[in-house]
Amino acid sequence: MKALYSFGALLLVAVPAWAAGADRDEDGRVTRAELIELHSGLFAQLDTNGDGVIDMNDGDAHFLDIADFDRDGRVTPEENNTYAAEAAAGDLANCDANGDEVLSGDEVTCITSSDSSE
Ligand SMILES: [Ca+2]
Ligand SMILES: [Ca+2]
Ligand SMILES: [Ca+2]
Repeated sequence: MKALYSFGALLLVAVPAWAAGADRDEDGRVTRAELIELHSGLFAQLDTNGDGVIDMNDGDAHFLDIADFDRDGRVTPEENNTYAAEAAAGDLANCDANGDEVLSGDEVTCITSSDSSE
């Protein structure tokens, strides 16, 4: 049996470091491109069996909920790209207080995992 519960807990614990890592070039500004990179990077972590798609065999039903757009039970890299673009847009909509399309300073700390949005 897969331990679905413990996998979910692991994801939650990993979120703060994940958000802090968004600023890839460490210039204190997180651009849309960096946000997309951040969100798309989850795919590799969630693909626990390394077969290039996320499905129930990888043990994270929640990611399927949010990124399996055609509802065929698997998230492909293409669907992940769509998800990442939407998640990045969502971060900017939620967190870009001054509307300059870049998250800086306190705006960065506003980024949360898509697991906790809506
Ligand atoms: Ca997989
Ligand atoms: Ca799919
Ligand atoms: Ca900003």
